[in-house]
Amino acid sequence: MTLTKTTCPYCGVGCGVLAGADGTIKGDPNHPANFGRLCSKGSALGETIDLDGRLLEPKIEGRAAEWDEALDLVASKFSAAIAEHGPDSVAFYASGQLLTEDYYVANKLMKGFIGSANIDTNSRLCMASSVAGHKRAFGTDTVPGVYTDLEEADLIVLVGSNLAWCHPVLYQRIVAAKEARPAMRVINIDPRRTATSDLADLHLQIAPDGDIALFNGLLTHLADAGKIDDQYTTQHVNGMAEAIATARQSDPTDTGISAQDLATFYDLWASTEKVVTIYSQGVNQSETGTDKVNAILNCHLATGRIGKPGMGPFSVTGQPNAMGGREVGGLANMLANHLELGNADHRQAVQAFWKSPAICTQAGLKAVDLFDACAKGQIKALWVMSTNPAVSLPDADGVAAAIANVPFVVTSDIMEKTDTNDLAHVCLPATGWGEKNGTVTNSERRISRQRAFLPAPGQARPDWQIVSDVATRMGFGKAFAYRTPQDVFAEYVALDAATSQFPRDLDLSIFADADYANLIPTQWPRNDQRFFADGKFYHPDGKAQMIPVTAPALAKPRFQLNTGRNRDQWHTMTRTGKSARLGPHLAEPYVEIHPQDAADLGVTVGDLIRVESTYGTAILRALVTPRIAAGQLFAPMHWTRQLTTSGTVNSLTAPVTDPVSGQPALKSGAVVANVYKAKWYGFLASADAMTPQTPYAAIAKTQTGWQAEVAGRKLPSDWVAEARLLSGRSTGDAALHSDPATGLTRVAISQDGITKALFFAAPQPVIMSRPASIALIGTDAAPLTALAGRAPADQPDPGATVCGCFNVGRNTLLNAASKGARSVTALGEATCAGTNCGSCKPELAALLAEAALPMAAE
Ligand SMILES: Nc1nc2c(c(=O)[nH]1)N[C@H]1C(S)=C(S)[C@@H](COP(=O)(O)OP(=O)(O)OC[C@H]3O[C@@H](n4cnc5c(=O)[nH]c(N)nc54)[C@H](O)[C@@H]3O)O[C@H]1N2
Ligand SMILES: Nc1nc2c(c(=O)[nH]1)N[C@H]1C(S)=C(S)[C@@H](COP(=O)(O)OP(=O)(O)OC[C@H]3O[C@@H](n4cnc5c(=O)[nH]c(N)nc54)[C@H](O)[C@@H]3O)O[C@H]1N2
Ligand code: SF4
Ligand SMILES: [Mo]
Repeated sequence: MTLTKTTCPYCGVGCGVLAGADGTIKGDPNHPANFGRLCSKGSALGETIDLDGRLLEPKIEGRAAEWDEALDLVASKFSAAIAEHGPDSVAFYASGQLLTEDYYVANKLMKGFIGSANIDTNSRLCMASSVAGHKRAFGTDTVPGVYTDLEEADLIVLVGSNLAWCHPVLYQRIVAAKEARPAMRVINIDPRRTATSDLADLHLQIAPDGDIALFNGLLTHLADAGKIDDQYTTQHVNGMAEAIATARQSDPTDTGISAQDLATFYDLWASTEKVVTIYSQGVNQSETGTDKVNAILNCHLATGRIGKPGMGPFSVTGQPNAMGGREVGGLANMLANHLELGNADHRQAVQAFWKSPAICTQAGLKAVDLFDACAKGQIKALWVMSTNPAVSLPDADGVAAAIANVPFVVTSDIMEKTDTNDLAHVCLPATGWGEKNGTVTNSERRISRQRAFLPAPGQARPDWQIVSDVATRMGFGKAFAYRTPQDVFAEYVALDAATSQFPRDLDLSIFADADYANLIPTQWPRNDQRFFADGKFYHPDGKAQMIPVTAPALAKPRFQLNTGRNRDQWHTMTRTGKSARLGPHLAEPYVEIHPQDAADLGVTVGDLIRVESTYGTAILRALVTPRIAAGQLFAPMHWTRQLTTSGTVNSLTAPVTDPVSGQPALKSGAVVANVYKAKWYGFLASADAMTPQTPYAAIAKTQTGWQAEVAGRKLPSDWVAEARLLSGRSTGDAALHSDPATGLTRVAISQDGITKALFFAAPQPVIMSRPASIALIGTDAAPLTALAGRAPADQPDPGATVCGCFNVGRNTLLNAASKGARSVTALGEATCAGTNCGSCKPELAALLAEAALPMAAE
C-alpha cells in the first residue's frame, strides 16, 4: 500500500498524515508539527472517508441536477441580484476549513470582480479578536511563535485554551517537554477545570471575562517589581505609560482568584524570562475579546519577551487553515495577502494585478451583521462554503430563519444532510479531505500540502473549481481560468511579489520556485523565523503599540452559559459523527453543572436540564461535576438538529459581539436553567440510522449501528409500537418484558433470529450498560439475553469509552488497575489506552485516583 503524505483536516496544529486509499492512517514521522503523533480525531480519519451521507451530485431544490444547470442557475441568480440591487446585495460566507487555493479564489471573485467585500467566514467566530489584537499591537496580523518555543519555555500559561482536547498534539509536546524538564511550569487560566488543568501546576479558576483584570494586574505587578525591559520598550514600544496607568485602575481580585494564587502567578511570570502565553477561545470569543488579547500582548511587550526562543504570546488557531484564510485576506475587513482594504494604493495594486473590473472600497458585513442583513432582506443571494452557520452562529435559530429569508441560497459541502443544506436552494458537492489538493497554513505559519489519495466521488469538484466555474459563467472567465490548484497557488505567491513595495510581514518569496507537487512543510517567511526578534514591528514608525485596556464590569446572572468543545468531536459533527469510535466518549449533548446548583434545582444523576435564554431553548443531559464553578454551566457546541431534537446550544447564545473585532461572545451569556422532568426516559440501540423525534432525543453512531437517548412527555400506550416507531423497524419479531417493580420496560426486535433493535424505557433515567446492548445488535443472542441489557458472561462489558483511539472502556481499565496496572503508563501497557494520541491520559489518571475509592453509581 503506498501512503500519501498529507495534512490532517481538523485542528490548526496541522499534523502531517500518511494516508492510504484503504483507510490506513499514520502520523507522518517527518512532519515538524507532530513528528508522527496523531490525536483521536486524526487517528480515526480512515473511518470518516467512506461515502456514507456524502453529497455526490448537485441538488436544486432537493432534486439531482447536472453541474451545468446548477452552475448556470447560481451565476444567473448572483448576476441578477447584483444588476438589480448592487454588489452589496450578495454575500459569501466561507470557512477556515477551505484550502488556501479555494479561499483565494472566493476572495478574488467577491472583492475584485463582484466588487463587494461581503465575504466573511467562520474565522469571525474564531480568530477575529486575535487578528484585531495583533493588528493593534504589531501593525500586522502576525503570530510570532513557533512550536519549538513550547519545548524551550520555562513557563507556559494557557489562557482560555483546553489544549488537551482541542490541540492534543501540541498538548502532548508540552507533556513530553515537562517530563524531560520537570522544572518547567504550566499555569492554566479557565473558569472550569478541564483535562488541560490536570497537567497544570496551578489552575486559576477565573471568573468569566476576568482576564483583563488579571493581566492588567500582572502588568501593574511587572511595573512595580521593576521587571519592565526599559531598553527594549524605549526603542521598540509606544504607549507603555498609558497602558500601565490604565492597568492600575483594574482590581485583580475581581477575577475571583485568591490573593495567594494571584501572587504565585504574578511572581512566577515576573521571575521567568522564558514564558509563552497560549490563548484561544476563552480569550477571543468575548465581548471584550480584542482587549483581552491586548492585555496579554501588553505584558509580553513590556518585558520584551516576544520573538525570542521559548517566549512570546501564542494564539493557537482552531481550524486547519484559519491562518491561510487570514493570509489570503478572506475576511470582510481585509483585502488580500495582508494588504489593507482601507489603503487606496493597496487596493489599486491588487486590482491592477487581478486586472479586475472593480475593487471593493469599504469593509463588508461581518458574520453576525451579515446574517442580520439576511434577516432584514438586504441580502438577495448568499453562498455558504464549507461551514454550517445554522448551527455554529450565535442565535442559531434566528440565523436559520435569516437564511430561510434569503431569496437564493447556495451551499458547497461534502455532506448531503446538514442544518444549513436543509435551508439551501442549491447544494453543490465539494470534494473532501483525501480527494482534494491544495495547501493549508498551521498555527506556526507552516504551509503544508493536502494531497489527494482517493478519487473524486460522484460528481464532486474541488471548491476552487466550483467558484471558478461560477465566476466564468458570471463573465469573468479570463481571470478564473485555473486548471489546477497549483495555478492558484502560483498566482497567490505572484501577488505577494507584485506588491512587495508595501512593507509587511507576509513574505511568500520562499515559495516562488516551489515544487508544488513535492512541497515540504515550510514556514513563511522562512523556517524557524521568529518575528519581532529584532524589535521591528509594522506600525509606520516600526514600533509596537501597547494598548490601554479597561476591565469590564462582570455580569452576575443566576446562570452563565459557557460553551466549547469535546475531545472526540469536530464542530457540527458532519465528519466525526460518522465514526463509531469517536461517538461513545460523550454520546449526547450535555451540560456541566456544579453539584450545589444541581441540588438547588433538584437535579440528580442522569436528569435532563432545560436551559433557556432570550433566544431559545435546549434540553441537555445533566453532567454534575465540581469541575464547573457554581453559577456557571458549560455545554458543548457540537450537536445539531440532524442528531438531536433539542441539543443545539447556539439556540441559546446571544448575537452580542466585540465592538473591535466583531467576534461573538460565545462563552458567556445569561440563561435560566431548570430540571426537565420527562414522563419516561429511554435508550435504544439499533442496526439502522434513526431520526430524532421525541422531545429529547440524541442519536449517535455505534460499532453495530446507531443508538438513541430519548425522553418523552407522554407515556406511550404501546411500548412495542414506540420501539418500532423510534427504530423505524415496522417488521420483525418483537419481545417485550416489563418489570413492575422497577418500571423498566424492555423491547427486543429481531429479524430472522438476529437482534436488530433493543429498547429500554423507564419512568426515571435508564441506568444500564450501553456498550453491552450495543454489542448485542446484529448477533443471534436469544431475546431474553438481549433483554437483560447486560453483556453475556463470556463477553465482559467494556464500559464507557475512555480511550477513543483503541476503544478501551472504563471497566476494562478498572479491571486492569485492579490487576496491578496502577500508573497511566502501566494502564497503557496493559490495554493500549493512551498510547496513541494520549489525550485520554488525564482521564486515565483521574480513573486511577478514583479506583482507590468506592466506585460511582454508573
Ligand atoms: N476536539 C476538538 N478540537 C478542536 C475543535 C473541535 O471542534 N473539537 N475545533 C478547533 C477550533 S476551530 C478551535 S477555534 C479550537 C478551540 O480550542 P479552545 O479554545 O481550546 O476550545 P474551547 O472549548 O472552545 O474553549 C476553551 C476554554 O475557554 C474557557 N473559557 C470560557 N470563558 C472563559 C473566560 O472568560 N476566560 C478564560 N480564560 N477562559 C474561558 C472554556 O471553559 C474552555 O475550556 O479547537 C480546535 N480543535
Ligand atoms: N457556542 C459556540 N459556538 C461556536 C463555537 C463555540 O466555541 N461555541 N466556536 C466557533 C468556532 S471557533 C468555529 S471555527 C465554528 C465552526 O463551525 P462550522 O464551520 O459551522 O462547523 P463545521 O462542522 O466544521 O462545518 C464545516 C462544514 O463544511 C463541510 N466540509 C467539510 N469539508 C469540506 C470541504 O472540503 N469542502 C466543503 N465545501 N465543505 C466541507 C462539513 O461537512 C460541514 O458541513 O463554530 C463556532 N461556533
Ligand atoms: S492534533 Fe489531532 S486534530 Fe489536530 S491536526 Fe493533529 S491529528 Fe489533527
Ligand atoms: Mo474555530
